[in-house]
Amino acid sequence: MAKLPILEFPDERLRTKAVAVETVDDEVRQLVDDMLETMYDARGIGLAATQIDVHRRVVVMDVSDDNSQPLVLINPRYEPMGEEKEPLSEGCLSIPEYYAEVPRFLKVKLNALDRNGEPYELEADGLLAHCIQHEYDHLEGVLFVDYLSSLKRDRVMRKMQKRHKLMQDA
Ligand code: GNR
Ligand code: NI
Repeated sequence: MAKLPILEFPDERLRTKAVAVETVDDEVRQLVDDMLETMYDARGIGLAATQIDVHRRVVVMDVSDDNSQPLVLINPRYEPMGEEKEPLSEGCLSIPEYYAEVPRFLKVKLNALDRNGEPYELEADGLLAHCIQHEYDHLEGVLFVDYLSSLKRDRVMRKMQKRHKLMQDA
């Protein structure tokens, strides 16, 4: 397994739209394993392949407290269950140390392939539902700061540029 570097906003590669996986083979399973290791190491609850500069429709998640429930989403699709939305404070491994409330569908029905290429369906609410929508957005090149006002987004941009400069100088 390998831990992979995570792209950070405003890196333009985060804007790439990912392509569907045609066959879930050993290479895809290796990618999944590397992504899980990277996500757990970074203490995130989700990671999209886009974030490690692999532009294929692969996501890993684990919203459990003890890293005991890894979820693999290959070619995920979701439908909102009802129109209700709720705001929840989100963070993103590609935008470290920044959190903001984002309204998302309260409940969604997920369809995806698992690490064996088997299709499954899952009904989710709460944090899991938020995470599914957040990760799906990554595959489309969308970040949660896109939902904020341009004033806030510019502030985040400057904060991130400062961070990257500090890291470079160190
Ligand atoms: O670790 C993460 N926490 C989180 C909290 C609320 C809603 C979504 C997330 S996903 C995020 C990890 C990440 O950046 N995934 O792309
Ligand atoms: Ni994210």
